[in-house]
Amino acid sequence: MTRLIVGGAQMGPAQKADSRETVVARMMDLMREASAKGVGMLVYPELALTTFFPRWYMEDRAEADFWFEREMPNGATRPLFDLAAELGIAMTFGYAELTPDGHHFNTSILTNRKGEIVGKYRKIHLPGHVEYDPERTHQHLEKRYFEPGDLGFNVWRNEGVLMGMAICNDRRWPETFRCMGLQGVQLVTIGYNTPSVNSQNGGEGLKERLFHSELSLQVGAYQNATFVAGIAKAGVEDGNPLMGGSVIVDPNGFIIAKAETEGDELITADCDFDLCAFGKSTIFDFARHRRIEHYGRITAQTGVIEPR
Ligand code: CDV
Repeated sequence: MTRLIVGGAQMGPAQKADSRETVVARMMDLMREASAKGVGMLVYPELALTTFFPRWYMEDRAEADFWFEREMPNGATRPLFDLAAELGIAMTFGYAELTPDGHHFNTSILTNRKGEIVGKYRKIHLPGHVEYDPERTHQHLEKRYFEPGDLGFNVWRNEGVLMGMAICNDRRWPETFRCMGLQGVQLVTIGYNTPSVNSQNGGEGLKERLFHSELSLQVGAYQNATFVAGIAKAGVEDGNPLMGGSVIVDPNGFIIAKAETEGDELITADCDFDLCAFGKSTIFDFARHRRIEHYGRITAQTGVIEPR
């Protein structure tokens, strides 16, 4: 039997003026709380170390390099890795990555319980736009500051569990989950920064946004018979509201833990990963039931082609 208490470390806002060190101190507090609750795997949000900087338009893109990490761990995050090793907690968190050869990615890493990095993911589905958009109430410039991830959707055997990562907008795409489902994934971790309102549709408020997030996470879990942890950075960052709503979902698609605030908040769920086996061997036994001869369009085209 493989059992692990999974923790979701929802984080409240990080302001533009907050240093990495300040944010890491909060992450460490959440980790100590998680340790007291027996957590073995702790999930932090997308771009956990800083404010959600892609909302700020910078004419000169190089200015944005301030928000990127050139190595991981680094001086600011080393204490978090050391604490994880001391407490024996595996973790994942997101950050902006600047590679030695000058590439920019929205990245997350996965560690084992010794604080060693065992996996890396670079966000594939980048929402938003490249140039300043005067039509929007809030800018969302991920396409300006990041390149699409180049590592694919991978799964790692970590602490006896098959784990995979995705980031924020990826959760809205079924392909994300299925690529990991096809590797037998048992825990998908997804950090997010989701504005509480849709800057292009004033009618879509917090209630609808939370609904769509849960819908995506629950269906991804059910259709791939996997646990899913969707963990937010929430609250108001320099006047810009981000929704909370962090959840842990079981392989039947039911929410088994849910955050109640928009601040730093730990949620936990005691996950028995053997529960994944039922769905994977029956209704979602891919080897028996998938019909790949009819799925060609999924990888052959991006946009819609309507029939004549
Ligand atoms: N950080 C994100 O990827 N946010 C998107 C918003 C812009 C819709 C999301 O899918 O939550």
